[in-house]
Formats: sequence, C-alpha cells, structure tokens
Amino acid sequence: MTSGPGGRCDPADLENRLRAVVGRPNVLTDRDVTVSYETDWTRRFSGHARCVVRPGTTEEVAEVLRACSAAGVPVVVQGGNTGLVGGGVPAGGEALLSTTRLRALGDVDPVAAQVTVGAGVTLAALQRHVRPHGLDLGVDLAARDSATVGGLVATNAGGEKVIRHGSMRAQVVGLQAVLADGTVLTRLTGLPKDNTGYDLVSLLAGSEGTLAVITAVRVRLVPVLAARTAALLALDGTATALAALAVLREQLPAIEGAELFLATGLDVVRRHTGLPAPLPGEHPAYLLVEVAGRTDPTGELLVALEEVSGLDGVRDVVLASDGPGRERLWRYREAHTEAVSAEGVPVKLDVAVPVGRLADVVAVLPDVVTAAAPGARTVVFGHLGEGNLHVNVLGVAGDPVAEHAVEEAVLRAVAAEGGSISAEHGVGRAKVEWLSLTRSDAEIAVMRAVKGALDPAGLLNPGVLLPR
Ligand code: 2HG
Ligand code: ZN
Repeated sequence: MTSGPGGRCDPADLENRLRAVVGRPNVLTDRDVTVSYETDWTRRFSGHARCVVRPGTTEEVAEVLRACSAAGVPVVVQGGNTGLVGGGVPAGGEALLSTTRLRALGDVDPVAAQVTVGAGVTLAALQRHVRPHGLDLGVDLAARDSATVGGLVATNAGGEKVIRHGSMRAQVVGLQAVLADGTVLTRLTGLPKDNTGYDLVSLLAGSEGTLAVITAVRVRLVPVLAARTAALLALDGTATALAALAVLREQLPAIEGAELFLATGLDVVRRHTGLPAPLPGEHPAYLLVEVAGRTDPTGELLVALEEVSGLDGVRDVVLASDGPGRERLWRYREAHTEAVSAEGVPVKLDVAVPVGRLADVVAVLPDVVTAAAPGARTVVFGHLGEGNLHVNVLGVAGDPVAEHAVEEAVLRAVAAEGGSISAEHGVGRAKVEWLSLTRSDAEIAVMRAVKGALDPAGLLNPGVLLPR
C-alpha cells in the first residue's frame, strides 16, 4: 500500500490492502461473482461495487474499515441481502462489506436467557442453535433462511411476532460494532439493568449501517412455546379483521401473530403455489392468528372465536394445531412476497398506519395507486397488530416516472393519516426522499449530527437513510 500524509492511502491499492487483511479469496472483484451481491432481493435496486470484502472477525472488520477510510472509499454493508429498500446494495463504486462470514455461535446462557452470535448468523441458524435449550428468539420472519441477525438489528426488523415480543431492537441486549475509523465498540455483557448514559445499542439498532458495522449481537431469548394453534378467519373486510383482533387481543394474552391478507393477495399466492382455497368460497379479507403456550391453547382460542363469530362480517374460520396444518395456513400469508415477485418486479412500500385509520387506508390504497399510475396492480397484506401494511405495486417497476408517482402518492397518503413511511423494512435508498414526511426537520438535524459524530467522513452507507 502507498500511504500519503495523514495515513491516506492510494485508493488504487485498496484491494491489495484488503487481501492482506482478509485473505485473497475474501476480496471479490470478478463481476461474475460480485453480481449476486449487487442486486437486491426484489431486483429493483442494483449498483456496481468496486469489490466485495468478506471479513471473518471483528478485528478484520476494523482493519477493513481503517483501510477504506484511509483510501476515502465508501462502504456499503450487507448481511443476507434480504432487505427490501435497497439499503444493502451499492449505489456505485463502494466497497461492499459482507458480514456473512461472521458466523460465531456463542454458548446459550440459560439463566440469563441470552446468547451472543456473530452478525452473519442467519435467523434460522440462530433458531436451530437455541431451540434445543428450550429457548427461542422473539422475532421471526419469512426470510429466516437468509436474513442475518446483524441485518435484522441494523434494520430493526419486525416480522410475525411483534404483537407479543416487539421488534428486533427489543430483543437486543448488547452488541459489538465497528465505527468507520476502525474503533471497536463492545457492549456484550447483556445486563438487563444498566443506566449508564446514552443507549448506544438501541441507537445502532435501526441505523441501517450508517453509523457502524455491527459484528456481533447479544439477544434476549424467550421460552419455546411448542403448544400452538393457528386460526384463519374469512371476513367481509379489513374493518371486521380489526374488530376481530380487538376481541382476540383482549381474550388471549398468548396471541403471537395477527396477519392480514386480502382476496387480491390470495389470488396471487394461489396462482404461484397452486394451493387450494383455504376456506370454501371467496372472501374479501383474511385474518391469520396464532396463539402459543406451554399447554394446548386451542380451548381458549375456541372460546375467543365463539365471541368473534358473533361479529358482523365474520364468515368462516379454520383451525390447525398440528405442525403441518399450521404451516399450511401460514403458507398463504408467508408466500405473498415470493408470489408477488413471481408476477413482476414490485414497488414495495412498507408502511404503518394508526389502527383506527387502517380500514379506510386499505380501502383507498388501490385507487391512490391507480390515480398515480393507471393500470398498476396493488397487493396489500401485513401485520395487523401493528397497523403495518405491505403495499406491493406491480406493473410500474422499470418506469421511473410511474414508480416515483406511486411512491409519492402512497407515502403521502400514509403520512396524511398520521402513519409512518417505514414500519419494519427501513428507509434504505428507496424512501430517503420522503423521510421528511414523517420525521421533522429538528429530528433529521439531530440524526445528521449523530451521523456526523460517528462517521464524520460519511463513508458508511452513503445515500441510505439520510438524504446526501
Ligand atoms: C413480510 O411481512 C415481509 O412478509 C415482506 O416483511 C413484505 O414482501 C413484502 O412486502
Ligand atoms: Zn413484514
């Protein structure tokens, strides 16, 4: 490496320096190999990385970041590349730091009910590691086989159990992370009580790789609740789904999931999967609920469903308490993402709406979309308990004017209802332009000040989360 004054180094030498740190096989520059890192899961966002670097330890991450800082080369951080807002793929010219080799699995601490794992451990690998100890992570989502724990924390992912356990930030009791200049922050003791100043762990959760590279995470664990029953309700609309959820929430402290999908989404799922209709007939809306406990919760669910079935608009219900039966019901909901993508590249708008406004918003969304882009198709589904809607729009991707018009229209409609432009996927590159719709100028100024303090040269994930 050639170093200039002040430790600067020639950017042209960066790859050689990185090879010295992580080993030749872990610095990828061949387009045939880097290409899979350069496009996101939706195929909507892509950019060229000057190299992909795969450090295997926190110290290597620190060395990589020191080298990139010295060369003035920006870094984009990527875990399992399951993000849906373009936050983990390059805009062009960055070094792409992949965390997938940070796969250490620490011992499960059964007394504290915690474990420390490397940022590159997938959610499914973490589940396999802790479940034999009778413990589980409080977050679960369909991308579990690829999504990494570091990515879940960096995006403050939510998923299917938030109604009971909260989002990823709520599971994190400690982490290790590296700042752009190579400084390592280690806070892995996992003390449940620790009031010693700013909560840096919470700050990094949801920071989308803009403040530091997370290399290890200590998470709290919850008991495995093996006795489970799922119910799928067929309903006349979203308002009835909300009324049913109100009853179920009140009656069932053990409720663990409450997922909404609609007739349009079910059609797409059935076309893609070949699954039969879940219930006889066609219905405008479906609510999938799951209850979990140590003892069979079917009885209490049935009692609650008795009351629910008295509500206007509740048309039918099917229950499953065996594993395959529950999986079959969940498949209708979890297959939405892959089924939509099988029909085209979607514009994805993950939003949150106050539950009091949710039914009206769901009703008007397709019109909001077609007013912006005639001919576009809208598929809405989501996590009802949090008012979290996944608005997937087909038929506009590839037409930048139509894409932008749809994004603008949906995000403005959501903001006007007091919602959020991102519920659980993050802001990424996709929504930077609209951040000010739901965060005030004062808040954005504070975020910029934090960014400036931790990453003064702006090397980490430039263009993600905060406008450049
Ligand atoms: C889910 O809830 C994920 O399944 C993906 O958050 C949502 O594909 C989507 O829009
Ligand atoms: Zn989701």
